[in-house]
Amino acid sequence: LLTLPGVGMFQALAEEKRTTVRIGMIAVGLRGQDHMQELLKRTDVEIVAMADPDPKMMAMAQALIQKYNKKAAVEYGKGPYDYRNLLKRTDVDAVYVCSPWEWHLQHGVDAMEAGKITAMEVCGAIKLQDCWDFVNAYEKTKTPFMMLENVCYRRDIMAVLNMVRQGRFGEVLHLQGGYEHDLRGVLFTTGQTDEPGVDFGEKGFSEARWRTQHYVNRNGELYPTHGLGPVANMIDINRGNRLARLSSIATKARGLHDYIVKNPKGGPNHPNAKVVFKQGDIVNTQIQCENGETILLTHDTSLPRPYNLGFRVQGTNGLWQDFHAGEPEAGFIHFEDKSPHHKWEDPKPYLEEYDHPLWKKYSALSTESGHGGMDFFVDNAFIECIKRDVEFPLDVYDLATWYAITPLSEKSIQEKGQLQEIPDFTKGKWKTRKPIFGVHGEY
Ligand code: A2G
Repeated sequence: LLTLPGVGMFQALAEEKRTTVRIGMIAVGLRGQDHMQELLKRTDVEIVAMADPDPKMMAMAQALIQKYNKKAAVEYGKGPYDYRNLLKRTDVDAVYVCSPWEWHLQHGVDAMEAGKITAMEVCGAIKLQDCWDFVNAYEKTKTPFMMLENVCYRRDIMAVLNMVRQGRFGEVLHLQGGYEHDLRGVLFTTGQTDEPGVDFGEKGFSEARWRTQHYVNRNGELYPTHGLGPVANMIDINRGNRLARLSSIATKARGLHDYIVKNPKGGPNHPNAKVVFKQGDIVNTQIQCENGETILLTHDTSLPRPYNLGFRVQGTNGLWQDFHAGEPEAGFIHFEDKSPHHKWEDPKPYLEEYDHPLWKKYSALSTESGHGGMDFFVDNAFIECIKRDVEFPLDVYDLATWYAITPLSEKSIQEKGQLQEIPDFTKGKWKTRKPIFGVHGEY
């Protein structure tokens, strides 16, 4: 068992070490409510306050608190900046930021400036400078900051991480991942019926209110972290290795228009049939790493397809490829020193053999949790690190590096695939920082 160096982060902010973490929620849409559900199950967390300008979401969140028989949270719903009043509360230790992508930077920087330990949801940056702004706010305030990439905690991913660390694949050379999820039903929903229509923006519900507009304005790897985070941990990115440069190319955009035209609630004469979507249906991004590995990321969310994050981990002794959503048998594996010559094997026995100690410890507790259990782990890590006063396993440098893929990929696509250098947000510290994610089975 490896113990991590305490960094005094919690004491710096509180009089004494706490056993209860008092939370403020910034944005309580559907994703915020997922986290609340995890937090409400716990006895070491209090949800003190929540901010969201949408009264519908606020009511849903308050109902959730009631369902768990917990004390109602104080509401900050007076417009989009009322969260700043939540940040002034002295009885809030930490905040969750689960807002639309375009708000992450403002919410994150304001939270750090207010000295609230920050948990930040996934997305990609709007501008490259945003990534530096996150890092600079952290370095200036030293407010502890965690990036909430839940897929890093997927059971098969953690078993494969274990295999990588034990040299099962030999020397790792190539990795793939992506976000391959048919989001058409999410991008065009009004929330009034289960059947998605073709509306978005003002008439949309949940993510359709804001996510779809990114597909009108942008063309790039819009959602890099689910695919990149898990493989970045396997090759020690920002901790002995770093992402050096990338090149992206995109297909033309057809899927969303086609969906609007074919949908019974849409059709060729619907006003949204005239919307021009800029986002290519499939975007591929190749990344070169400092230590000589390559990563291929795929963004594929506008076409009919079953869910798949498409992981591949390949080294001098073999490879693993995953299909679907982390089911242990839904993929292929091959090891030169074990498998029949040129034949795939079922990965399940290997994934079981290398099951991560964290999953062994918590699998019973996590079965009811979101996304196949992994939401339990990401929230558990956030809370346990605060209580134990130790570093977060995914930090602001990971966030900046992974978020940066989006604006860099947009620039590369505009420049016909031109290589873009990926900044070193650690300013050289990657050379000496040691791997920390999943190095023990404690939290
Ligand atoms: O679809 C999934 O749940 C995604 N998570 C999440 O990030 C979001 O894009 C959502 C769409 O509503 C995973 O795939 C792990």
